[in-house]
This record gives sequence, structure tokens and C-alpha cells, in this order.
Amino acid sequence: MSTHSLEDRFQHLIDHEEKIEARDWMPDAYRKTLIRQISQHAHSEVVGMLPESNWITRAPSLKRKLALLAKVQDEGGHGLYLYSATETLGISRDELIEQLLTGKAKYSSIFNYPTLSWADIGAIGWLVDGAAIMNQVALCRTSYGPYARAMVRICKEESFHQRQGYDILLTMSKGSDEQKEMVQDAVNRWWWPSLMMFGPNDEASPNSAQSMKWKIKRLSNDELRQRFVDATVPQAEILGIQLPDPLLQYNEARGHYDFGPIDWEEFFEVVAGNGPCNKERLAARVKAHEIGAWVREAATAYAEKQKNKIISTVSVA
Ligand code: FAQ
Repeated sequence: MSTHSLEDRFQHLIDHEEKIEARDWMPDAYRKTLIRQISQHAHSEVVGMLPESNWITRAPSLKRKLALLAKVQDEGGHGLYLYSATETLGISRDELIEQLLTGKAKYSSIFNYPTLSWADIGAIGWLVDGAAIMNQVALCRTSYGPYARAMVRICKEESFHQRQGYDILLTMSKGSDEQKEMVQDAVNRWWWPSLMMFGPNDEASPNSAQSMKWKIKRLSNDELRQRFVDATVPQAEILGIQLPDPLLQYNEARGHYDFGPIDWEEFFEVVAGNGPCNKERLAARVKAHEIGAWVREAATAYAEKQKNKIISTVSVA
């Protein structure tokens, strides 16, 4: 079949809501876009463990510690599903990790901000996992089968994460004045970076048009951001806190909340590596990789031993 007719057939499958699987023909650019997006997503999950793990030893009760520990482990698991999904596209795990550790690959801007108080753990669950779910529910219908299937399980776990975060904030918002102030302070710092997670405005998003045509993305960056704001404002009212945006207001005519301008200069600075914690996050991943070298070596030696055992059993037989 000519490349032209292969492309027609590929687009026809997508237009008819069929999933593309690893062995199917796909245009190089589709493969490349998926490797970029899924691996950035995997890196985000793994780097995303760092800001929260910082609070495991300081969680205020055994119950909170257990929930946070489970959440951080879940994020590691999400990274593994997503690295596996990326590998189905013909790139090795080693290459992907190398791209992260050398700073070549991106990961979500949000994880370059510090966690200064226990309320930050609540704010991450409520806002960061909340934004992640908004984006990832749409990705359960993405056109690449292995990615879509990984997202189904991830979304179930993210929804628990969002609730545990909200529960932390709800408890604190019924507590002392000092606790209420901690909640407000955390939300003041996490609100705008959470809106940035959805990526640049649609007109400034170079990948969106093609990714929407291929149904890798099902909703645009701005559509998802708007849905997140609409869902989150009523939850902030229940907490009794102010979202840090004087322009936030319900627009009857649009049926949505209007919100103020996002500081895109800050976003691009963070993505370029100049956020408050970029260097610290990357250094932590490099250190973990170095410390874990013996585990990889031991696993490789064990696999080699097993292989030799099978070969000698077969040759004796
Ligand atoms: N940070 O043309 P677009 C989580 C880059 S998981 C850094 O719009 P696209 C779970 C983008 O890569 C959070 N870079 O790009 C958790 C592109 O650069 P490139 C991660 C960003 O791909 C919770 C350039 O800007 N989620 O939170 C960001 O069509 C709590 C132009 O942008 C995912 O990765 C950003 N925020 O749309 C874990 C979801 N936004 O590569 C622990 C999957 C954009 O061309 C604790 N990804 N860029 O040089 C997606 O849905 C998409 O990739 C978007 C970006 C929507 C993020």
C-alpha cells in the first residue's frame, strides 16, 4: 500500500473512533507526538512524587501519613504504566530516563514549586490532581490504545487523590485561625500554577491543531482550563476561601466563570528550567537514579542467571 493510502486508512480509523494499536501503521509524526506527550506525562508523575514526599515524615497523623504514602506510591505506579505505554512506540526506557535526567525532556511546570506547609499537600491534591483529572478524563478517549487504557486506571486513582487533598483542606478550614490562614496561603500560591498546567492558550499552542485532528487531544487547553475553573469555584466557596483572582466572576451570558490573565512569562520561565525548584527536582531524580544503580545491576544479573539456567536445562534434555 502507498504511504498516501496508509495515511488515509489511518485517519479513517481515527475518524471512526477506532483505537490505533502498537502494531498498526502510523505516521512518523503521530508516533513522535505520542512519545513526546506520554513520556512528558510519565516524567511528570515521577517528578511529581517529590514535592509531596517531602511531607511524608511530617504528616500530622498516622491516617494522613498512610494516605499520603499511598498517594505518592500511586504516582510512581502511574509513571510506570506511562513509561510502558511509551515503550510500545519503539523507544527504550533507558532512552526516556536519559532524556529526563539530562534536562532534554519536559515535565509539568507545576512540580517546580515548593511545598511550604501541610496545607500545600491539601492544595496539591485538590487543585493539582483536580487539574490532572480534568485533562486525563479526556485522555481516556485518546486515539492510541495503550495510552487510553493506562489513563482509565490512572483516573480512578487520581480521583481518590483529589478527594484526600480536599479533605485535608476541609478539615483545616474548620480549625484554628492559623490553620485557616495556612489554607488560604497555600491556595494563593497554587491557584495560578494549577491553571498553567493546561498549557498555553489555544492560539499559542503549536501542537494542538494536529493533536486534535489525530484525536490524541480531545479537548483544547483552554476548554479544559475553563472546565476546571467552573468545577473548582463552587468547591472553594464550601472551603470558605478566596481564590486569588479579583477578576473571577460568573458570566451569565457565557454560562462560565470569567477569570483574569495568566502570567505566561512565569510559565515559560518555569518550563525553560528557571522555576523555584527546577534544579532541586532534577538533582533529586539524578541522585535517585545513581543510588538505584545496584538494583538495576542485580536485576540484570538475575535475569542473565535465569537465562543460562534455561539454556543448560534445554541442552541437558
Ligand atoms: N508544563 O502545544 P502545547 C499530574 C509544553 S500529571 C511543562 O499545548 P501539547 C499527576 C508542551 O509540552 C501532569 N510544559 O503542547 C500528578 C509543548 O512543548 P514541546 C502532567 C508544558 O502537548 C498530580 C509546549 O509547551 N499531565 O499532575 C506544559 O499539545 C499530583 C507547547 O504546548 C500531562 O502530561 C506544562 N504545564 O499540550 C502527579 C497530561 N504545558 O514538547 C503527582 C498529558 C505545555 O512542544 C502529584 N499531556 N507544555 O517542546 C497533555 O495533555 C498535553 O501534553 C498538555 C500540553 C496539555 C500538557
